[in-house]
Amino acid sequence: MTKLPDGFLWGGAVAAHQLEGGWQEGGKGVSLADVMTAGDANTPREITDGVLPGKNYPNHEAIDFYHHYKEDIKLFAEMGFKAFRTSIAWTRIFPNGDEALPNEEGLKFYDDVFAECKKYGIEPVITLAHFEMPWHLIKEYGGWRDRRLIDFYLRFAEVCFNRYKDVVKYWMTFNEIDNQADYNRKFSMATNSGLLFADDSTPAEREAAMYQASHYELVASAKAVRLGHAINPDFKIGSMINFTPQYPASSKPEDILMADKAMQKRSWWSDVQVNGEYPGYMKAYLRKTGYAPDITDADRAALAAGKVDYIGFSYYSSNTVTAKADNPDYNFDGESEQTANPHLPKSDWGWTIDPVGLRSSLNWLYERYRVPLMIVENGLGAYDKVEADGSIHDPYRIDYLRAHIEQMEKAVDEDGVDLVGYMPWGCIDLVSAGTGQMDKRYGFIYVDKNDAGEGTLARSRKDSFAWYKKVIATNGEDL
Ligand code: BGP
Repeated sequence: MTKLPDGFLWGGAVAAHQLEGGWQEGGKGVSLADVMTAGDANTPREITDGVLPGKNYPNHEAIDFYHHYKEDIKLFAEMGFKAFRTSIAWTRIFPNGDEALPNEEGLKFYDDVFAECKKYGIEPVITLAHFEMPWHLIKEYGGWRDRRLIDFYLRFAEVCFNRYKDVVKYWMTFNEIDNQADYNRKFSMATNSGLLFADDSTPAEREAAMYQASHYELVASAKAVRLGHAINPDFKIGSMINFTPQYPASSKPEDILMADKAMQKRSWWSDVQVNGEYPGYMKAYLRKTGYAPDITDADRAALAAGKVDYIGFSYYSSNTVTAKADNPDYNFDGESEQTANPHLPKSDWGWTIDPVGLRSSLNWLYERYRVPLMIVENGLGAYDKVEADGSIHDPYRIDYLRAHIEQMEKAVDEDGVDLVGYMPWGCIDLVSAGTGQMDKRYGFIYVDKNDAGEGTLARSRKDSFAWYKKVIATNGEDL
């Protein structure tokens, strides 16, 4: 008797702009990701005004999945994948985002990708908007601060639901919709909502725009859920959030309150998506701050009618917070006060490594929402070394994943959490979303390409490839 249910969706996750490349092929339009330069551990990526000569745009070629998808999906099948999470590039379907008719060549590309998955019995798990949108919608409409985006998004969703209704069952509306909670990181505002700000914009301006954009996204998401269910009642349409538990640094009540508030600051999106209405704490906050986003009665009805079927989430690390000395009643205003956790090691990129936090997260989410859960991202970004004989030994990655899977199994087996699948992030090396680097690697499959964009793009199996294959074959018994 294995700890995980039969039919558990073992697999891996990627996103279109981080691996496809082919940025100008098949009638594709320019997306936000196409105008983002590469950064590094210390330099953030830059969002340029169009594509400028002399700059490095890592997403243009990425790992060229556009031309390698057959080879890559074959490797996923060799590992025994039951599921493959990817996204549909909005700009392949609607190059500008606001045209009336879709681009047939873009639709055909995903017909082929999904058919290739099905050939091996792999279930596609599809995100509609994963950190990218048509650049035109940002330039012309200001991104999601404009209500018209709801209809553009719904047209995109409707075309995808209709076209792939017999091959895709699991959908997610927006990747990490809660990731814009940190409105001080202008980069997050752009990737999540297409919100660009002048350098001298104030935190209050950015925060107000974030609540407005988020509201329109939530309405679009709820309407997409309803539309999807009408097109195929068997669809499972989920929320997708980044889940980073916030621990109090001590047993001091103010620290605990701060941790609760820091959790609410990120959880209100999923509260709306699961419960169909704004939670009390968020209504109170918007009232007190006077942000007053444009929310109509029709919007409220749409939210209530479009509750999600499940929660997909990413889990990488946890945060630890303390009360602010000058603001012990902290209520989302400004940053929560983060502090180091002496019990946890960190990755090369400074992310805490906390497997037990995954078990707590599964419990927290299941108790709060009572809907099935799906882990759609988890993993360790690390530097890999190719040995002279071409082998790649990545015991650190195996250790990270093993420790997280152990905790995930306890959450299911001992805590009774309803978990549908596990899809670690970046199952094949790809472009990092945060840094644009290639050398921040997550994959079981190595791709020969470095930060300077050099390499043959050849694929090879790391040690973790055989290890994960064994994990899947034993349904997580042999770790
Ligand atoms: C998540 C995103 C992914 C992914 C991952 C790892 O937030 O949904 O797109 O990239 O984080 O982050 P990074 O690529 O910055 O290492």
